[in-house]
This record gives sequence, structure tokens and C-alpha cells, in this order.
Amino acid sequence: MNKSVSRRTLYPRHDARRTGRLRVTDIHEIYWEESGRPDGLPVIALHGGPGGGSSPEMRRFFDADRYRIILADQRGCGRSTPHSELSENTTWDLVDDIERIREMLGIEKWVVFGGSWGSTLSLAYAVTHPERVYGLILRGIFLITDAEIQWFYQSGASRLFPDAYERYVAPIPEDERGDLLSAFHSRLTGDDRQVRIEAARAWARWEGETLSLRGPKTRPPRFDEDSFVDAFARIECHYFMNGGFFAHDGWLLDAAARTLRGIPGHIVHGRYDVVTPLSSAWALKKAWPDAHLSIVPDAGHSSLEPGIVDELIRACDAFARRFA
Ligand code: STX
Repeated sequence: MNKSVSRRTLYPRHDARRTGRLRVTDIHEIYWEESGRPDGLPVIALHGGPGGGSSPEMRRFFDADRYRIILADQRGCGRSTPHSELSENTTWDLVDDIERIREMLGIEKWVVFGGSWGSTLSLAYAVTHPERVYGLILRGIFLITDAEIQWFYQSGASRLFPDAYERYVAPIPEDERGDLLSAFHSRLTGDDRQVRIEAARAWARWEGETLSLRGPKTRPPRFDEDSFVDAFARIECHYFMNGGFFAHDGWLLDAAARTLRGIPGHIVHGRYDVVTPLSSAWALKKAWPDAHLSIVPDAGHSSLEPGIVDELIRACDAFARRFA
């Protein structure tokens, strides 16, 4: 009756069984790991940002007795090297890396799981290699449209979080605040190390403080570490300045409508997601009739909001029963 008492929670912590590094270009090497059941249903869990890196908590959405769980740090972040590197770092490079990992591990087909930027990359991968995907489990849908970028990095979310927004824009002089994305980009890619790190801290903190329903005081500890924020801010800003490296605004939604028919999906999205508003999830669900959308009534953007965890675990369990 009271849904909150029967909410599912994360599976127990478990270690990676196997880790490795894959050289994908002359400069980039990426970290990957495998955990769970060696002959289980393969799943790749794609982290957010871009530039966020994977975390051990991501393993805990999956039943380790049923899933073979693959995690990887995307180019330039987490344990991948060189840290914070922007060259040869595009959506389509990451899609290729996912294929390289799949081939290396001898996996024919897998479940693809991702939240936020992880949902963007999951969709980009699935529309490129639909035959490799059993199904998609996506949270906090983000299509990298101009409207979404404008909402979060310029004005929109600013109206709901004016306190955090003031801290976000602080490193940018008033006469440059008309185009915050460009103002941050020039500082994050400039030669002045102090300016770069101040900009990165402000950029990352904005996201950390708006991520969860409970607001600024609950920002995750990683958002206070300089090495994390540098890669996170630089890589995010680089991708968003380039429109996600999609051919035109709205490309990903069009591609999903063309390509995903017949591929099952679970979309989970918080009603009060301020980072990536619900309208993108709604548009995606309409464009892709095989997807089921769960709107969580009491959640923001974070994957760890209790109602989001509950829905994601149910979706992962349902796919394990269906495809294993
Ligand atoms: N970026 C949204 C995103 O993908 C606009 C994202 N935000 N925070 C994260 O990812 C982490 C918690 C994974 C760092």
C-alpha cells in the first residue's frame, strides 16, 4: 500500500573479478572491469557526465548472481588516461570504444544501462549497433538538445536554484554571462591553471548541488575533488559546446524513432529532475513505443534517489528474467 515501505534498494557491494586497460588510440587508454556471474546476462553500465567516471555503486543495480556486469571509464576520466584529455574525445569515439570492449570480451549482445549522459551514450550506441542490444535501461534522459543545455547552463534551472546559481556564475564577469557555456569553455580550455580550476569547481558544484531532490547540502563528495571536477567540467563543456557531436539539434530523438522499434526499453525519470527535465523522457517514450516510462513522483536527477533506485532495480530484474 505505502509504496515507500516496499521500495527496492541497491544490491550488496561486490568487487570486480577482473579489470584491465584497453588502448583505443595512440593517446587514449581506457579502464574497464567485470563483475558478477561469468556466464550471466551481459550488461554494460555507462556512466554520466560525460567525464564523470564509473563508480563501484554502479555495480549494485544488478543481481550479481544473474548478471555479468561490465563497467568502463570513458576517455579522459576516472582511471582512463590521459586524464581530462579532450582530443580524440567525441560521442562517436566512445561508441567505438564500447564496441571494442564488447569484442574483446566475446559478448554477442548485451543489456545497455545508463543514466543522464549515460542515457545519451546508450542511445547513441543503440542507434548505431541495434543488433547488439537486448534492451535499454535508461535514467534521467538527456538528448543534448540546445533547449536542454540552455535550461541547465544558462537560464531555467537558475529559477529553481538561485542560491546555487549564484555560486555557479561567480567566476564569470557580468559582461560574459549572456553565454555561460562559451565563457566557461574558454576558461576550462585556457592556459591559466588557476582560472581553469576555479571555473571547473564552480561548474561541477552547480551540478552537484542541483542533482537531488534534497538540494545543495547533499552534493556527493566527488564534487569536491579537484581531479574529478577538472575532467568532469572540461569534458562536459567540450561535449556540450559541440552539441554532443550530433549532426543537428534533435538528431538523437529522430535516430531513436527510426531505429529503436522492437528494442525493449525501461526509462526511469524523476518528476523533479532539474538537471534534465522530464520533457525529454516524455518525447523519447513517444518516439519509441517499445519503451516503458516510469515517472518517479518524489525524485530529482540522481541515480541514488530512493524512488529511482527502486524502479531501476525492478527494471534490471525484469530484464534478467526475460533474457537470461
Ligand atoms: N550532466 C549530467 C550527467 O550525466 C549534464 C551527470 N551528472 N552528474 C553525473 O553525471 C555523475 C554523478 C555521474 C558525476
